[in-house]
Amino acid sequence: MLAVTAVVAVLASAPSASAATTLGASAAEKGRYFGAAVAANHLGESGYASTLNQEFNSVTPENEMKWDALEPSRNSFNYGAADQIVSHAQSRGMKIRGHTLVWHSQLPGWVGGLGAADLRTAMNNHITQVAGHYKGKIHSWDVVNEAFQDGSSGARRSSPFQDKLGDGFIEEAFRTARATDPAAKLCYNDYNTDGQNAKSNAVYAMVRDFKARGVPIDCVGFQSHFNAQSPVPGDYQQNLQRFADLGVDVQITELDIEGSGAPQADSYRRVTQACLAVSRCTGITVWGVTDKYSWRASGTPLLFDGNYAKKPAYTAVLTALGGSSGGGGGGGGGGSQGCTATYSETERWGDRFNGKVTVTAGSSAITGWTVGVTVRSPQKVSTTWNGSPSWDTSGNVMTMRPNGNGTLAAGASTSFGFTLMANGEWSAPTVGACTAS
Ligand code: G2I
Repeated sequence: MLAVTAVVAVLASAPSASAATTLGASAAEKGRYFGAAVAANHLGESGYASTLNQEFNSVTPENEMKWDALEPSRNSFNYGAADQIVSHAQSRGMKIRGHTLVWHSQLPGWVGGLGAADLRTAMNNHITQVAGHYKGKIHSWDVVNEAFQDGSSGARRSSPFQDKLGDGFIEEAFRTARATDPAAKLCYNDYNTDGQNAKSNAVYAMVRDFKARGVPIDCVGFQSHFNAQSPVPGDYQQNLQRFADLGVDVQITELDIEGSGAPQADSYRRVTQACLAVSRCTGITVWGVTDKYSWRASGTPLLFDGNYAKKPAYTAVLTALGGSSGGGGGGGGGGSQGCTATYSETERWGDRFNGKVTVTAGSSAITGWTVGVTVRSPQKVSTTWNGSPSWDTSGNVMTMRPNGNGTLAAGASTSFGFTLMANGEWSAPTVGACTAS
């Protein structure tokens, strides 16, 4: 009986019969996966696991497959935490990205102490053991991670592997990985290679050389860690395309974008659209499920907030993937209505603060919106902008409508703002649901 009721509710509120309602399902309709970096120690948290299970169809262990986690002392392998993620994913039909076989960071001390011949043996043994343990289970391996320097030199980064084995360690790692798990896609993965620059040019030259000489490489991962200092490059899509044109797949492997509201949502939309526009871009992985566990949590760079509510960035990605939030709220970001509203405090002074409400259209364009804002007495609104307010008799409930900013394309955002005189009460106002027209 319960199940029947649930089905009816979904059918009744679904905006269109065909649109998928999760990131994973809508990416799958475009022939792609949508993944998240996952930490084994959070899988027991119900909000974490249910968000992961519902929205994502690929996982990358965030730290559990790194060298220090798997082989902390020579030839002694600890697969416990990584296996936990692998079985969680496998039992739910999710793909698994292996991260990462050879990296200069999170390398146990014993590796750095080896001489060249011994290091070569240890590197190949690590790859053979680890890729062998997971043989047949890994969709793509980051075989080598971050082997190039930042900046204009285009040089390789110093590491025990580079310094003792020379440039050839990279192709040797790829050949060993191929021999161990021939079914896995073998990727080179890096950051600051997301647009055309000296570093990405150097990686490009390496991949071209590998393809020309038959070194087994199948894919290039673009980590895509963005913020105000390092925004989504203007030539992001062209850069993905030029690598794809070398005959490799491209994957967005560690996406996160610091910020909030409409600007963050816009950047996420651009990245998603760029991947969809490049036929060899086979999937997107965001670097975490929730802001609260992000490696840079203070930048709130992910699609779900600390309470697992969908953010405007979530709606932007889902919409760009051709999906549609199928009803049921979603904590202010994923409602079934034609728009959503999210609040943030932007500035604070001794006696007052500014609030901003971001209004984001859902999967269809809208021509108007209405959002109610209830302030807490004795707070008083002293100024508003980018909206036309009306008030109830209590003076505490402000209904905001557009002021020239009512027309929004699907997934697009606008915002309105206000100054609140605190009068001793500093809590945030309550922002109601957005109603579209
Ligand atoms: O730094 C962001 C990413 C850049 N590309 C490669 C990725 O592998 C890297 O991921 C981050 C993880 O998100 C962090 O969680 O890699 C960091 C290490 O370089 C990870 O941080 C480490 C902390 O440094 C350790 O103190 C901690 O024990 O996470 C470990 C496990 O929580």
